[in-house]
Amino acid sequence: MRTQVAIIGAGPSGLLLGQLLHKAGIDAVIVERQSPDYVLGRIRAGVLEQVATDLLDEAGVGERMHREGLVHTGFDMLFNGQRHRVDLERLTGGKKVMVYGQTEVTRDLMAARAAAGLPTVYEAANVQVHGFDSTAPYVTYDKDGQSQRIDCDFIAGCDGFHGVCRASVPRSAIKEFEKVYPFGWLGLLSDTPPVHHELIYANSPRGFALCSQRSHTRSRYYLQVPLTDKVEQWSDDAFWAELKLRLDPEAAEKLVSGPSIEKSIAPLRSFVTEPLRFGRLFLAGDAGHIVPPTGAKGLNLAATDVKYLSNALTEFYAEKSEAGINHYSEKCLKRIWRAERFSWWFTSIMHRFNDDPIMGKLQEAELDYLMHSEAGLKTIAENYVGLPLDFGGR
Ligand code: RFL
Ligand code: PHB
Repeated sequence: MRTQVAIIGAGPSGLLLGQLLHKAGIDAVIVERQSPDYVLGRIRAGVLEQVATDLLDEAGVGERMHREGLVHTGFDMLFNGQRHRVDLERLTGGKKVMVYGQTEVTRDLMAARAAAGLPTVYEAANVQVHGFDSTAPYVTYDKDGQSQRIDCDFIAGCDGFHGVCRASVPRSAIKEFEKVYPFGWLGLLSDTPPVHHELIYANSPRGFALCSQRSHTRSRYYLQVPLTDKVEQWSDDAFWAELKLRLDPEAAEKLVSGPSIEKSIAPLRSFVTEPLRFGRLFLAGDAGHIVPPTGAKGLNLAATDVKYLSNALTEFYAEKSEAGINHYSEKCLKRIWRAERFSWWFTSIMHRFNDDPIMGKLQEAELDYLMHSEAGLKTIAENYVGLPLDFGGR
């Protein structure tokens, strides 16, 4: 088989790249290790920045999102027993975010790809990338016991943090920056009405909690838990009881509990790879960087990486210019580091790190300052709604 761009991974990065390239008239094949149901079963992000919703519109998959997604103009921060609203719309001159699950984004992208008859190979085993230091790279994999080969001009590594693409780059060519946090997030999804019409980020003496949602009838909640905790240790009842203890009395009173549809623990990590281009191989999304989920930036960064990459590849094919692909890494990394900084900082002020009482007091003082300063509120709001696509020039 031959194609122009071989995309590894059918998560949101790979699927959105496929769609943007298709719109630009560039052929691509997506090779994914898992089945479609497995990909759709991963419950992850819930908040989209305006830049990401614009990109989904550009890709022609925004219709259901606008119909079913929830536009949020603010969120609450809870500490010291009191809730404070961050009015995103007022503080950013009119910007908002969209609450629409990653699962739904993925479903919409998969449907558009199928409707356009574009090729995706699911359940591909032993995927390997070759020759990306030449102008004739290729991908090999096994499918139904047969080994297959795709020759291409470029390889897009959209295969997430545990993928094969980053792992195939010689160690001497790559620099990795990493911070692992000493706790994880235990997430629970349930068909219960959300406790509040907007999100609540809570810093309580018992640890962080987040009240999020997927619709008016489906809630997503998270608790900070020690890394040593196992999901089996947490019954639904234990989860609801702990969440109640981390909320203010009004929210605790309103909280509606119910059976979990999904429950899992995710570790928290800050991670960046430099560079993001190795000859004819590009890394995009979680393959190149990870943020702790507190700032809701991971999926949004994946979407903007992929936009830069599709622009660069379009420039290559349409104008025979390598300028775009030469600047891909630098352009992405500028935006990525800004989001990494915000995600790390927001994680630092919202979680409990150890039992040292002075640190808890200092966090409360910082939050108190931020909530009572227009500059403090603005710094949270403008980072939360996200940077414009053209941030940082070229
Ligand atoms: P994905 O989604 O991991 O997809 C990668 C795909 O590649 C496949 N793959 C391979 N395929 C072929 N060969 C191989 N060798 C392969 N190895 C892997 C995988 O099966 C998979 O299908 O990466 P992508 O596309 O870059 O998307 C990134 C996002 O998934 C991620 O950044 C977000 O989910 C992060 N995130 C959030 N981001 C936001 O913007 N807003 C949020 O509110 C938000 N909340 C979250 C989150 C992540 C979380 N977890 C679980 C870490 C909440 C949580 C709890
Ligand atoms: C989610 O709904 O899953 C979600 C929302 C906001 C975050 C992280 C996760 O910061």
